[in-house]
Amino acid sequence: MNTTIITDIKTFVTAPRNLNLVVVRIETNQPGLVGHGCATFTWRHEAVVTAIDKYLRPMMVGRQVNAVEDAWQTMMGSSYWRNSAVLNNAISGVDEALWDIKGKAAGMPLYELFGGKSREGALVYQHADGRTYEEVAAMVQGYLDSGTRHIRCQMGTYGGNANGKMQSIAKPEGAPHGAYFSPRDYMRSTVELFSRLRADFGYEVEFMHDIHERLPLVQALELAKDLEPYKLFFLEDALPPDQVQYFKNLREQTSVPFAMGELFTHPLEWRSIIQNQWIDFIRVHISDIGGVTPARKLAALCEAYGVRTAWHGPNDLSPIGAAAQIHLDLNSPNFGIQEFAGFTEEERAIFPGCPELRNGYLYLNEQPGIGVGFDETEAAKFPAVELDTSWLFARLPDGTAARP
Ligand code: GCO
Ligand code: MG
Repeated sequence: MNTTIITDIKTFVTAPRNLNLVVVRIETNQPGLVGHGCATFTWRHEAVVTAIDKYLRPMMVGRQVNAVEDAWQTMMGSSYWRNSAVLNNAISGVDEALWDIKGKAAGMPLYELFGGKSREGALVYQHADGRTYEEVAAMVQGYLDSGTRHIRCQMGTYGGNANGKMQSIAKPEGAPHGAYFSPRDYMRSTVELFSRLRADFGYEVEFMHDIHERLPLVQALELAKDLEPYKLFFLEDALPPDQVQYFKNLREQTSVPFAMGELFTHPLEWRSIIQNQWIDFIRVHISDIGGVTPARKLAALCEAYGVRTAWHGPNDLSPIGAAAQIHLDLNSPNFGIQEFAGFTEEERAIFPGCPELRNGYLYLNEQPGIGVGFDETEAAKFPAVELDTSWLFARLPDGTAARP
């Protein structure tokens, strides 16, 4: 076997839909053999790029490509302090690029390296979000017409800021600027939303909802119980990562299925909730836990406890990261569902080989490795942008800073 050596690691930032995507390319001494990985942490993209360029690149150049597990363990230990979103995303970029190379060298898609397919396509859910009920309902109908049967519904995005409600919140004098929301209004409008959706669409379609850690613990329980009659497929991120022990109370008091974890960065955040079977779906952001290597282990841990996977698939994820998830989806026996934010024409041009959505299922292109390329010239047409971060500065009615 020829020795394949890492000769360079390059990072790229591109923003085809005004969200900065971070892409890693590993080059090797084998002509034409390169790998790509996703390191997208859109709100801190420059910190991730620095972590790769200044720390991981010098450590990894000159190493053989084969030992992906050893590379992952080495990178993870190399900063002594670890498990942060920035460092995990940086590691993910390298990890996924190494898996991409391994697949290309073997001439196989990743799912074959994992043990082959458990299914041909990955079932997806998509997002309906509108300012009014009518807007949400129109989006739901659009998805149903296109073949998507699992739909996450929000009104006024996270925290339910529909119809300029934010302006009418009674704040104290001198209250700071921010993205105000009222937990009570949000709860009320969400229950009404699902009541109307069920009345109009019946029970054939599957609905989900994302609390996005917007509620005090006991109100998350109240909302879950209030939503019980509407038979959700799951309720997302009911609690913040530092309060996951409260899932015990949720589990004991409501039959709503729970999906949790897009903010997780540390294995201790998920271990007990899986072992106690307090959640039904794990939905970490794969690059945020360090890439494909830890995600495979997490999926296997979940399998042992009857928890299904529903990896986080928002629009601040590159198509490379999205495809890496689908390789896991096709292989894992305990795959549940895949969140999918779609790809724009611009993304398809920058990332040749994007997965395809047909009739509610995502399909890979069957190329070796991850199967999604990266066109530098197309990417350069969409350089990094200054992001609109206003929604991240969430505030409660009395002006207290809250989690977004
Ligand atoms: C989801 C998420 C996202 C996040 C976003 C943060 O369930 O898809 O909650 O929409 O808010 O990824 O940058
Ligand atoms: Mg979410």
